[in-house]
Amino acid sequence: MESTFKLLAIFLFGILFTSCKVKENKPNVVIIYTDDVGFGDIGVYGSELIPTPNIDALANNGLRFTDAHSVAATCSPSRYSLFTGELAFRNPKAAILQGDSEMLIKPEQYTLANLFQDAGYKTGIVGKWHLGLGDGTIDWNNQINLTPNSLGFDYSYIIPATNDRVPCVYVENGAVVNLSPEDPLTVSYWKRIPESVKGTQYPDARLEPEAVTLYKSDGQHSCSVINGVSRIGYMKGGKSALWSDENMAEDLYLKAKDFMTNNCKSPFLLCFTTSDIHAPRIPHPRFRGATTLGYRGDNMVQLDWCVGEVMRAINELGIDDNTIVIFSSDNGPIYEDGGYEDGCVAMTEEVDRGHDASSIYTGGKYRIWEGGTRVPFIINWPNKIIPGVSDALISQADLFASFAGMLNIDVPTDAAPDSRNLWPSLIGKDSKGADILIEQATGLKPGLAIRKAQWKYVELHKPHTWGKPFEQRPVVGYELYNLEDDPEEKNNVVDQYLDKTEELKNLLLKAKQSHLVTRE
Ligand code: NG6
Ligand code: CA
Repeated sequence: MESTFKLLAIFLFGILFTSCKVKENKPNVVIIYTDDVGFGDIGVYGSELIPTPNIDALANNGLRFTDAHSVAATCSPSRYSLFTGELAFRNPKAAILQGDSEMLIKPEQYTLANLFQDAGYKTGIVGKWHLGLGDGTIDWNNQINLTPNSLGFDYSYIIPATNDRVPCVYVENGAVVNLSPEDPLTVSYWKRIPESVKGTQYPDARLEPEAVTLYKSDGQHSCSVINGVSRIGYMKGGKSALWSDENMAEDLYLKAKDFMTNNCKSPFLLCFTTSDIHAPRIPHPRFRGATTLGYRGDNMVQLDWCVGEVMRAINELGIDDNTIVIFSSDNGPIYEDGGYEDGCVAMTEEVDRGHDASSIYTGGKYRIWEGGTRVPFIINWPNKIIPGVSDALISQADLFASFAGMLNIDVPTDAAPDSRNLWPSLIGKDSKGADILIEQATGLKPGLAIRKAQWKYVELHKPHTWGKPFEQRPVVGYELYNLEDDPEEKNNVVDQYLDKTEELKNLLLKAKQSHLVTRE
């Protein structure tokens, strides 16, 4: 009898202290934010040459959007907007950042992570950051003072910038992982690091091209050679801390899983920001040859595996019925980026061996046409979201206020000033979404565009001006498209629809002059 009681006590104790269930009105949220994945890279979005069964399953049991957008056609601006709810074009510093760039989001800004913290969530980010760190100068050998943890994340395990930039190390809660004090880490983007500086010296791709054993790249990417690949920027030291490119997907997934396991007793927000499929693409050997599309396709298969593992972890924790999973991308696709000859066709081509990564849309990463920001967007929440396909117009900047709506929390007056509560659209109760949407491109053909109903109006800016305030970005071209008849943006109809052009031009002007949302 006594032993039965004992067993019962152990059982109840187990339920009480190991159960990951949280309150119904506070579902866990996992945002899988991928890098450079295009609309057409996923099976359910029409890709025939890249198998993505796990992402497809997420979509088939959830809601798949056909007109959802990253805020910009490049990474740092899109991420800035995701976390702040402000359109990135308003912040001239929201350009592609380096690993040692000053942190773009200021600690006093109210972020998506702050919102979830205020709702009683544990918050974590695992993966690519690319929003700057520190206050302008970083000593990588000490605790970094400004990090995601300064912006409302309880936990962070990040790649500081991109996988093609130094430093090639992970940073956990502001400290470089596995760094030895004997081999201090120094980073410089603009000039070589002198011999006199202590630390392991890596080959310089320009002086020792034979050290580059994996891919040739362009001039920008020809600085320090790490793991046989030349990168943007120079680094010295930190040898024991170097990441392994081919293990990166698994390393990050395991950290994401740890975060969920350690925090599943309270509701949590996890931003799982994969490095896949940004160049240089170095899939783990077990994924090599998984597609006929070289390492870009193989990296997609690796990413799909990661998504499957995340879903498996959620199931094993028993939190699948109360976890919202979002899958999206930070900008449209690109084949060859940075000149890395990792098996893709040239970046000017729209189609790579029968695979169109941007689907029917024109352009991709860096571009203002639909391929630049119209990205895969899937939301999955078992039994809460009616599975299907939605054509609602939504921007990732809208997630902020939408989650605030879901959590029933007021966004502070001056926070998330371009984020609209589109929660009804996100759960499939509304099929229209936003009235207007702004798109932004950086790179060689920068510009801004506005969408309204079937119309899209584009302003092309003078090249190389996208990091500048607006008055210094002269408009060098106008375009108008009727996306209903011409989703590929082949026919610029400015001359046929002068009134429509004027209407949208004025709407864009208004959006430039003031935020999209006024909060009392
Ligand atoms: C660009 C790099 C590109 C890539 C990109 C960032 C050059 C010529 N190109 O500046 O290779 O690193 O920055 O990509 O240096 S993103 O997806 O993080 O925005
Ligand atoms: Ca990107």
